Parts: sequence; C-alpha cells; structure tokens
Amino acid sequence: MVSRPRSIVVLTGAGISAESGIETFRAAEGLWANHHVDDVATLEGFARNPQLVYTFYNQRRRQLLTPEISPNAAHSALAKFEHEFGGEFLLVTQNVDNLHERAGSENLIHMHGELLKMSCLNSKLIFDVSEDFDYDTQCRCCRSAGNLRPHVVWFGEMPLQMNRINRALENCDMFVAIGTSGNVYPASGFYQTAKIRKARTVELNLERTGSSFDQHICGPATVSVPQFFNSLLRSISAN
Ligand code: BJW
Repeated sequence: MVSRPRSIVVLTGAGISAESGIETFRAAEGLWANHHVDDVATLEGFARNPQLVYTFYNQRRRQLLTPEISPNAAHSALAKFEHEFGGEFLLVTQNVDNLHERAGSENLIHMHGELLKMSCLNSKLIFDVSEDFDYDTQCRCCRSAGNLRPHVVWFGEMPLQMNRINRALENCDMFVAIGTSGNVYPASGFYQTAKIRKARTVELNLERTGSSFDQHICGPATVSVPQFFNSLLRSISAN
C-alpha cells in the first residue's frame, strides 16, 4: 500500500457526468436503451445509415452546449487535486463531453474522442465544431460534402493516445477509476496494468463493479470524489 503517491492515473467514465445531467450508456434509461450500439457506435452503422449517426451526435452536442449542463463537484475536485498535488497526474476520460476541461483539468486525455470535434474521412484532420453537421456539410479541408464524421472512437476502432496512457499506467503507484462500468476494453483492463506494477487501485462508483480493485468506495461521484481526493491531499500534506 502506497501512503504518499508519486504518480496517479485517474480514469473517468459516464458516471462522473451523470449528476451534471448527461445520461450514462448502460443504465436502464441510458443512451443504449434507445439506440442500438451497432447502429450509432460502429463504422459499419455509420456506413449503413449516416443520417442516424449524425442526428445522434448532433443531439448530444446540442445538449452539452445548453446552459443547464455544467461541471459538477466531482469534476472540480479532480481539477483542484491536479493543481495542488505535487506529483505526476494524468486524467484519462472515456467521456466525449468537455466537463473536465471546463472544470480546469489540464493533463487530460479523451481516449474515446470529443463531441465538440469532427474529422475528415480523407485527410484525418480534426476540426472544432459546436454546430450541427451532417452528410451535406462541406469539409473545411477538401471542400466537398459527405466526408465528415464525429471525432469519437467507435467499437472496433483504436482508442486515442494509448501509448501515452500505457506509459503512465506502467509508472503509476495509484490508479483510480470513477463512474465506469468496466464493460469496455481497453479501459476495463487499466486497473490490471496498474496492479501488475504494484499500484494501489481504487474504484469510486455508485455500485461495486465486477473488477477487483484494492478499495471500492460506493456513492455518487459528487460526494465520493471530493471526499477521496481532499482527504488524499490532507494526508499528503501531513506527511
Ligand atoms: C455513477 C453515477 C454517479 C452512474 N456517481 N458513479 C469481446 C470481448 C472483449 C472485448 C471486445 C470483444 N469484442 C470487441 C471487444 C472490444 C470492444 C469492447 O470492449 N467491447 C465490449 C462492449 C464487449 N472495444 C473496442 O472496440 C475499443 N477498441 C478496441 O478494443 O481496439 C482494439 C485495441 C485497443 C487497444 C489495444 C489493443 C487493441 C473501442 C471502444 C469504443 C467505445 N466507444 C463508446 C462510444 C464513444 C462515443 C460516444 O460517447 O458515443 O464509448 S461505447 C461507450 O462505452 C462510450 C463510453 O466511453 C464507454 C464506456 O462506458 P462507461 O463510461 O463505463 O459508461 P456506462 O454507462 O457503462 O457505466 C456508467 C457507470 O457509472 C456505471 O458503473 C454506474 O454505476 C456509474 N454511475 N451514476 C458514480 N452519480
């Protein structure tokens, strides 16, 4: 057990944004309850019915940009911790929302992409986007329509910045997973990589998932995340 961590990797999932009003994927009323994964989260689904996929992401982008959606106490606690902790800190999120950066997190990887970005299927260039786009939208680089896709990682595609993530996992002495069901590979295996390196592994979730972390703390993220990271800061400064 490490009392004073030197290097921490935090993984977040949809559960950290749930209390900000963004649906999770696998809850009874979650995003997958009303959409078939194969239709909206695979390249094959996009090829079959691009309009359905554009509409799915346009709606989610519009929701993210409404004034009702803002970072919650869990996002803020992570940003505060990053700025006050003297060691290495990497935040890896599976979320495509921008609530971590809005809360002030800096060393952040969006491993499954970002809702406020789109990419060109030809050039692979990535552009910021805040408005709706679809099959008829002209691409900013090749100047033709039909070439733009949401900058998100679908099933069967390689998540982003895996080399950097793996390096951080292999060097960390604490790994904390927050609000993720552990259903999706490779994020579901991160705690094992960290464990092999003798890191302390902690899960913060509404309920205990199937993965065997060293410590499980159950409760809503807006309560458990500030409690856990503020207490960690106190114990670091007391040592
Ligand atoms: C709270 C809370 C509160 C609620 N407070 N907590 C067969 C076996 C094993 C693997 C595979 C397989 N067949 C295929 C695969 C691989 C596949 C995979 O894992 N499939 C499984 C589903 C079977 N993975 C991939 O294809 C990935 N790529 C890949 O593997 O490439 C090959 C490779 C990689 C690396 C090395 C070598 C090879 C790509 C996965 C892409 C996932 N994309 C999505 C959509 C992204 C865009 C979008 O947002 O639309 O990403 S799917 C969706 O799931 C989204 C999420 O990021 C991801 C994870 O979901 P998350 O965040 O865990 O959400 P939920 O809803 O599942 O859970 C929420 C949790 O929060 C719950 O636990 C609640 O309890 C909790 N909670 N309220 C605290 N208030």
